[in-house]
Amino acid sequence: MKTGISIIGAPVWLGQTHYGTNLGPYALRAAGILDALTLLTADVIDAGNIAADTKKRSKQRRSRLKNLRAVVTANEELAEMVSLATGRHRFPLVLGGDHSIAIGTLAGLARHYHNLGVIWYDAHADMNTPETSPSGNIHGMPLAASMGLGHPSLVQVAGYMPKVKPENIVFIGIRDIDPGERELIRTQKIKQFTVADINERGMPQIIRETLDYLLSRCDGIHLSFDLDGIDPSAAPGVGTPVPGGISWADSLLAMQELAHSGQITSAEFVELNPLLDKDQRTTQATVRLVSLLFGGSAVTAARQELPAATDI
Ligand code: 4U7
Ligand code: MN
Ligand code: MN
Ligand code: MN
Repeated sequence: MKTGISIIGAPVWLGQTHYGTNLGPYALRAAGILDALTLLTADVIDAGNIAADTKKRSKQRRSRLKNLRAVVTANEELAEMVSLATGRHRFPLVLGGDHSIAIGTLAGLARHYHNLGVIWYDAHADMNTPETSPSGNIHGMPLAASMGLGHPSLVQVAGYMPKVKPENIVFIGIRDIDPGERELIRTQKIKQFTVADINERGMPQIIRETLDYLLSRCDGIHLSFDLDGIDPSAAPGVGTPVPGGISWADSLLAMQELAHSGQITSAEFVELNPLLDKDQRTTQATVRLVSLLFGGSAVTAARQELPAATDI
Protein backbone atom coordinates (compact mmCIF):
# COMPACT_ATOMS: atom_id res chain seq x y z
CA MET A 1 0.00 0.00 0.00
CA LYS A 2 1.37 3.41 -1.00
CA THR A 3 1.30 6.13 1.67
CA GLY A 4 1.21 9.13 -0.66
CA ILE A 5 2.39 10.66 -3.91
CA SER A 6 5.83 12.17 -4.45
CA ILE A 7 6.01 14.42 -7.49
CA ILE A 8 9.44 14.54 -9.09
CA GLY A 9 10.14 16.92 -11.97
CA ALA A 10 12.65 15.90 -14.64
CA PRO A 11 13.17 18.95 -16.86
CA VAL A 12 15.18 17.21 -19.55
CA TRP A 13 15.15 17.97 -23.28
CA LEU A 14 18.57 16.80 -24.45
CA GLY A 15 17.31 13.29 -25.16
CA GLN A 16 15.81 14.75 -28.35
CA THR A 17 16.12 17.86 -30.49
CA HIS A 18 13.19 20.17 -29.67
CA TYR A 19 13.88 22.62 -26.86
CA GLY A 20 10.80 22.75 -24.60
CA THR A 21 10.21 19.31 -23.07
CA ASN A 22 12.31 20.65 -20.17
CA LEU A 23 9.44 23.09 -19.51
CA GLY A 24 6.95 20.26 -18.99
CA PRO A 25 7.16 20.08 -15.18
CA TYR A 26 6.77 23.86 -14.89
CA ALA A 27 3.75 23.95 -17.22
CA LEU A 28 2.06 21.11 -15.33
CA ARG A 29 2.60 22.79 -11.97
CA ALA A 30 1.36 26.12 -13.34
CA ALA A 31 -1.75 24.33 -14.61
CA GLY A 32 -2.51 23.19 -11.06
CA ILE A 33 -1.45 19.55 -11.01
CA LEU A 34 -0.59 19.78 -7.31
CA ASP A 35 -4.01 21.13 -6.29
CA ALA A 36 -5.74 18.61 -8.53
CA LEU A 37 -3.96 15.73 -6.80
CA THR A 38 -4.32 17.16 -3.31
CA LEU A 39 -8.09 17.20 -3.79
CA LEU A 40 -7.90 13.45 -4.45
CA THR A 41 -5.16 12.31 -2.05
CA ALA A 42 -4.28 14.41 0.96
CA ASP A 43 -0.66 13.27 1.06
CA VAL A 44 1.03 14.83 -1.95
CA ILE A 45 4.62 16.03 -1.75
CA ASP A 46 6.29 18.07 -4.46
CA ALA A 47 9.88 16.87 -4.23
CA GLY A 48 10.99 19.49 -6.77
CA ASN A 49 13.06 18.94 -9.87
CA ILE A 50 16.27 17.13 -10.57
CA ALA A 51 19.03 19.48 -11.68
CA ALA A 52 19.19 18.96 -15.42
CA ASP A 53 21.64 20.51 -17.83
CA THR A 54 19.74 22.38 -20.56
CA LYS A 55 22.69 23.50 -22.63
CA LYS A 56 23.54 21.67 -25.80
CA ARG A 57 27.30 21.62 -26.23
CA SER A 58 28.02 21.13 -29.88
CA LYS A 59 26.50 20.51 -33.24
CA GLN A 60 26.27 16.77 -33.33
CA ARG A 61 24.03 15.95 -36.21
CA ARG A 62 25.83 12.77 -37.04
CA SER A 63 26.36 11.62 -33.48
CA ARG A 64 24.99 8.18 -32.62
CA LEU A 65 24.25 9.36 -29.08
CA LYS A 66 23.40 13.01 -28.72
CA ASN A 67 24.16 14.70 -25.38
CA LEU A 68 25.09 11.39 -23.77
CA ARG A 69 26.80 12.87 -20.72
CA ALA A 70 24.02 15.32 -19.84
CA VAL A 71 21.37 12.63 -20.22
CA VAL A 72 23.29 10.16 -18.06
CA THR A 73 23.91 12.72 -15.30
CA ALA A 74 20.22 13.68 -15.15
CA ASN A 75 19.15 10.05 -15.04
CA GLU A 76 21.58 9.18 -12.25
CA GLU A 77 19.99 11.86 -10.09
CA LEU A 78 16.48 10.87 -11.08
CA ALA A 79 17.19 7.24 -10.16
CA GLU A 80 18.17 8.37 -6.64
CA MET A 81 15.05 10.49 -6.15
CA VAL A 82 12.73 7.78 -7.45
CA SER A 83 14.45 5.17 -5.31
CA LEU A 84 14.13 7.36 -2.21
CA ALA A 85 10.39 7.87 -2.71
CA THR A 86 9.84 4.19 -3.48
CA GLY A 87 11.82 3.15 -0.40
CA ARG A 88 9.46 5.28 1.68
CA HIS A 89 6.52 3.38 0.17
CA ARG A 90 5.39 6.43 -1.71
CA PHE A 91 4.07 6.57 -5.29
CA PRO A 92 6.69 8.30 -7.46
CA LEU A 93 5.00 10.47 -10.07
CA VAL A 94 7.67 11.69 -12.47
CA LEU A 95 6.91 14.64 -14.73
CA GLY A 96 9.09 14.88 -17.84
CA GLY A 97 10.99 15.81 -19.69
CA ASP A 98 11.61 13.77 -22.79
CA HIS A 99 11.35 10.00 -22.60
CA SER A 100 15.10 9.47 -21.97
CA ILE A 101 14.20 10.03 -18.31
CA ALA A 102 12.57 6.61 -18.17
CA ILE A 103 16.10 5.24 -17.86
CA GLY A 104 16.46 6.92 -14.45
CA THR A 105 12.89 6.25 -13.34
CA LEU A 106 13.20 2.54 -14.07
CA ALA A 107 16.66 2.42 -12.50
CA GLY A 108 15.26 3.87 -9.27
CA LEU A 109 12.25 1.56 -9.26
CA ALA A 110 14.01 -1.69 -10.10
CA ARG A 111 16.13 -1.40 -6.96
CA HIS A 112 12.91 -2.14 -5.09
CA TYR A 113 10.97 -4.40 -7.48
CA HIS A 114 12.56 -7.61 -8.69
CA ASN A 115 9.98 -8.17 -11.38
CA LEU A 116 8.94 -4.69 -12.34
CA GLY A 117 6.10 -4.59 -14.86
CA VAL A 118 6.07 -1.74 -17.35
CA ILE A 119 3.14 -0.40 -19.37
CA TRP A 120 4.64 1.59 -22.24
CA TYR A 121 1.88 3.88 -23.58
CA ASP A 122 3.49 5.38 -26.67
CA ALA A 123 3.42 5.75 -30.45
CA HIS A 124 7.00 4.45 -30.39
CA ALA A 125 8.74 1.39 -28.98
CA ASP A 126 11.79 3.33 -27.67
CA MET A 127 13.89 0.20 -28.10
CA ASN A 128 16.64 1.53 -30.32
CA THR A 129 20.31 1.04 -29.58
CA PRO A 130 23.04 3.36 -30.87
CA GLU A 131 23.45 0.87 -33.74
CA THR A 132 19.79 0.76 -34.79
CA SER A 133 18.78 4.37 -34.01
CA PRO A 134 17.98 6.44 -37.11
CA SER A 135 18.35 9.68 -35.11
CA GLY A 136 20.91 9.28 -32.32
CA ASN A 137 18.26 10.69 -29.94
CA ILE A 138 18.35 8.95 -26.58
CA HIS A 139 14.58 9.36 -26.03
CA GLY A 140 14.21 6.58 -28.61
CA MET A 141 16.39 4.22 -26.52
CA PRO A 142 15.20 4.06 -22.89
CA LEU A 143 13.54 0.64 -23.02
CA ALA A 144 16.48 -1.00 -24.77
CA ALA A 145 18.87 0.57 -22.24
CA SER A 146 16.69 -0.62 -19.35
CA MET A 147 16.77 -4.14 -20.78
CA GLY A 148 20.57 -3.96 -20.83
CA LEU A 149 21.05 -3.13 -24.50
CA GLY A 150 22.99 -0.13 -25.73
CA HIS A 151 25.73 2.21 -24.61
CA PRO A 152 27.38 1.06 -21.33
CA SER A 153 26.78 4.37 -19.55
CA LEU A 154 23.05 4.24 -20.34
CA VAL A 155 22.76 0.58 -19.46
CA GLN A 156 24.67 1.06 -16.20
CA VAL A 157 22.72 4.02 -14.79
CA ALA A 158 22.47 3.51 -11.00
CA GLY A 159 25.25 0.94 -11.26
CA TYR A 160 23.41 -2.21 -12.24
CA MET A 161 21.64 -3.89 -15.12
CA PRO A 162 19.16 -4.94 -16.43
CA LYS A 163 16.21 -3.12 -14.88
CA VAL A 164 13.41 -4.66 -16.88
CA LYS A 165 12.77 -8.10 -18.38
CA PRO A 166 11.25 -8.22 -21.87
CA GLU A 167 8.42 -10.47 -20.67
CA ASN A 168 7.42 -7.79 -18.12
CA ILE A 169 6.75 -5.10 -20.75
CA VAL A 170 3.45 -4.28 -22.47
CA PHE A 171 3.21 -1.79 -25.32
CA ILE A 172 -0.02 0.13 -25.86
CA GLY A 173 -0.50 2.24 -28.98
CA ILE A 174 2.83 1.72 -30.77
CA ARG A 175 2.62 2.45 -34.48
CA ASP A 176 5.97 3.95 -35.57
CA ILE A 177 8.53 1.20 -35.15
CA ASP A 178 12.06 1.11 -36.59
CA PRO A 179 13.45 -2.11 -38.15
CA GLY A 180 15.82 -2.88 -35.26
CA GLU A 181 13.01 -2.37 -32.77
CA ARG A 182 10.68 -4.62 -34.73
CA GLU A 183 13.28 -7.36 -34.61
CA LEU A 184 13.68 -7.00 -30.83
CA ILE A 185 9.93 -7.07 -30.24
CA ARG A 186 9.71 -10.23 -32.35
CA THR A 187 12.69 -12.12 -30.91
CA GLN A 188 11.93 -11.12 -27.30
CA LYS A 189 8.21 -11.84 -27.82
CA ILE A 190 7.19 -8.53 -26.26
CA LYS A 191 3.47 -8.11 -25.68
CA GLN A 192 1.85 -5.32 -27.65
CA PHE A 193 -1.59 -3.84 -28.22
CA THR A 194 -2.02 -1.69 -31.31
CA VAL A 195 -4.59 1.02 -31.93
CA ALA A 196 -6.43 -1.54 -34.11
CA ASP A 197 -6.58 -3.93 -31.10
CA ILE A 198 -8.03 -1.12 -28.98
CA ASN A 199 -10.65 -0.28 -31.60
CA GLU A 200 -11.58 -3.92 -31.97
CA ARG A 201 -11.82 -5.01 -28.34
CA GLY A 202 -12.27 -1.72 -26.48
CA MET A 203 -9.85 -0.04 -24.09
CA PRO A 204 -11.30 -1.57 -20.88
CA GLN A 205 -10.64 -5.05 -22.25
CA ILE A 206 -7.10 -4.10 -23.36
CA ILE A 207 -6.30 -2.79 -19.88
CA ARG A 208 -7.75 -5.94 -18.28
CA GLU A 209 -5.57 -8.13 -20.52
CA THR A 210 -2.54 -5.97 -19.80
CA LEU A 211 -3.03 -6.21 -16.04
CA ASP A 212 -3.82 -9.94 -16.10
CA TYR A 213 -0.61 -10.54 -18.04
CA LEU A 214 1.57 -8.37 -15.76
CA LEU A 215 0.01 -9.29 -12.42
CA SER A 216 0.76 -12.96 -12.97
CA ARG A 217 4.48 -12.24 -13.00
CA CYS A 218 5.27 -8.80 -11.53
CA ASP A 219 5.68 -7.29 -8.05
CA GLY A 220 4.99 -3.72 -9.16
CA ILE A 221 3.58 -2.01 -12.25
CA HIS A 222 4.98 1.20 -13.67
CA LEU A 223 3.05 3.31 -16.19
CA SER A 224 5.32 5.09 -18.66
CA PHE A 225 2.97 7.48 -20.46
CA ASP A 226 4.36 9.20 -23.56
CA LEU A 227 1.85 11.88 -24.60
CA ASP A 228 2.48 11.04 -28.26
CA GLY A 229 0.65 7.73 -27.70
CA ILE A 230 -2.51 9.84 -27.92
CA ASP A 231 -3.64 11.05 -31.32
CA PRO A 232 -2.01 14.40 -32.16
CA SER A 233 -5.45 15.98 -32.61
CA ALA A 234 -5.95 15.72 -28.83
CA ALA A 235 -2.31 16.06 -27.76
CA PRO A 236 -0.48 18.26 -30.27
CA GLY A 237 2.24 19.46 -27.88
CA VAL A 238 4.81 16.75 -28.58
CA GLY A 239 8.02 16.65 -30.62
CA THR A 240 7.38 13.44 -32.56
CA PRO A 241 3.65 13.26 -33.34
CA VAL A 242 2.37 10.18 -35.19
CA PRO A 243 -1.12 10.17 -36.72
CA GLY A 244 -3.56 7.35 -36.08
CA GLY A 245 -3.09 7.44 -32.33
CA ILE A 246 -5.15 6.40 -29.32
CA SER A 247 -8.26 8.55 -29.02
CA TRP A 248 -8.75 10.99 -26.17
CA ALA A 249 -11.80 9.06 -24.98
CA ASP A 250 -9.85 5.80 -24.90
CA SER A 251 -7.00 7.47 -23.03
CA LEU A 252 -9.45 8.66 -20.36
CA LEU A 253 -10.84 5.13 -20.17
CA ALA A 254 -7.35 3.68 -19.80
CA MET A 255 -6.61 5.92 -16.81
CA GLN A 256 -9.96 5.12 -15.22
CA GLU A 257 -9.43 1.38 -15.59
CA LEU A 258 -5.90 1.59 -14.20
CA ALA A 259 -7.12 3.67 -11.25
CA HIS A 260 -9.91 1.22 -10.59
CA SER A 261 -7.50 -1.73 -10.54
CA GLY A 262 -5.43 -0.14 -7.78
CA GLN A 263 -2.38 -1.95 -9.19
CA ILE A 264 -0.23 0.87 -10.54
CA THR A 265 2.72 1.55 -8.22
CA SER A 266 4.50 4.38 -10.10
CA ALA A 267 4.06 6.53 -13.20
CA GLU A 268 5.74 9.05 -15.44
CA PHE A 269 4.23 11.43 -18.00
CA VAL A 270 6.71 12.44 -20.67
CA GLU A 271 7.30 14.25 -23.95
CA LEU A 272 4.97 17.17 -23.20
CA ASN A 273 6.44 20.20 -24.98
CA PRO A 274 4.58 23.36 -23.95
CA LEU A 275 6.30 25.34 -26.72
CA LEU A 276 4.77 23.10 -29.38
CA ASP A 277 1.35 22.99 -27.71
CA LYS A 278 -1.86 24.58 -28.99
CA ASP A 279 -3.87 26.56 -26.41
CA GLN A 280 -2.28 24.53 -23.59
CA ARG A 281 -4.34 21.59 -24.81
CA THR A 282 -1.68 18.96 -24.10
CA THR A 283 -0.77 20.42 -20.71
CA GLN A 284 -4.45 20.39 -19.71
CA ALA A 285 -4.84 16.89 -21.08
CA THR A 286 -1.93 15.67 -18.96
CA VAL A 287 -3.39 17.17 -15.78
CA ARG A 288 -6.69 15.44 -16.52
CA LEU A 289 -5.05 12.09 -17.23
CA VAL A 290 -2.97 12.25 -14.05
CA SER A 291 -6.07 13.16 -12.02
CA LEU A 292 -7.96 10.22 -13.43
CA LEU A 293 -5.08 7.87 -12.67
CA PHE A 294 -5.45 8.81 -9.01
CA GLY A 295 -9.20 8.26 -8.97
CA GLY A 296 -10.52 11.64 -10.02
CA SER A 297 -13.76 11.66 -11.94
CA ALA A 298 -13.90 13.00 -15.48
CA VAL A 299 -15.94 15.90 -14.07
CA THR A 300 -13.44 16.77 -11.35
CA ALA A 301 -10.70 16.61 -13.91
CA ALA A 302 -12.64 18.92 -16.20
CA ARG A 303 -12.85 21.51 -13.43
CA GLN A 304 -9.07 21.73 -13.43
CA GLU A 305 -9.22 23.39 -16.82
CA LEU A 306 -8.01 26.94 -16.88
CA PRO A 307 -10.45 29.51 -18.20
CA ALA A 308 -9.85 30.52 -21.79
CA ALA A 309 -7.89 33.74 -22.13
CA THR A 310 -11.04 35.50 -23.35
CA ASP A 311 -12.91 34.68 -20.11
CA ILE A 312 -10.43 36.43 -17.84
B1 4U7 B 1 9.70 8.89 -27.98
C1 4U7 B 1 12.55 7.30 -33.44
F1 4U7 B 1 13.38 7.19 -35.60
N1 4U7 B 1 12.20 5.90 -33.34
O1 4U7 B 1 14.56 6.53 -32.44
C2 4U7 B 1 14.00 7.49 -32.96
F2 4U7 B 1 11.27 7.50 -35.41
O2 4U7 B 1 10.14 8.92 -26.60
C3 4U7 B 1 11.61 8.16 -32.66
O3 4U7 B 1 8.78 7.74 -28.06
C4 4U7 B 1 11.75 8.04 -31.19
O4 4U7 B 1 8.98 10.11 -28.31
C5 4U7 B 1 10.66 8.71 -30.38
O5 4U7 B 1 14.51 8.59 -33.12
C6 4U7 B 1 10.97 8.69 -28.93
C7 4U7 B 1 12.46 7.74 -34.89
MN1 MN C 1 8.50 7.47 -25.90
MN1 MN D 1 6.79 8.46 -28.47
MN1 MN E 1 8.01 11.86 -28.82
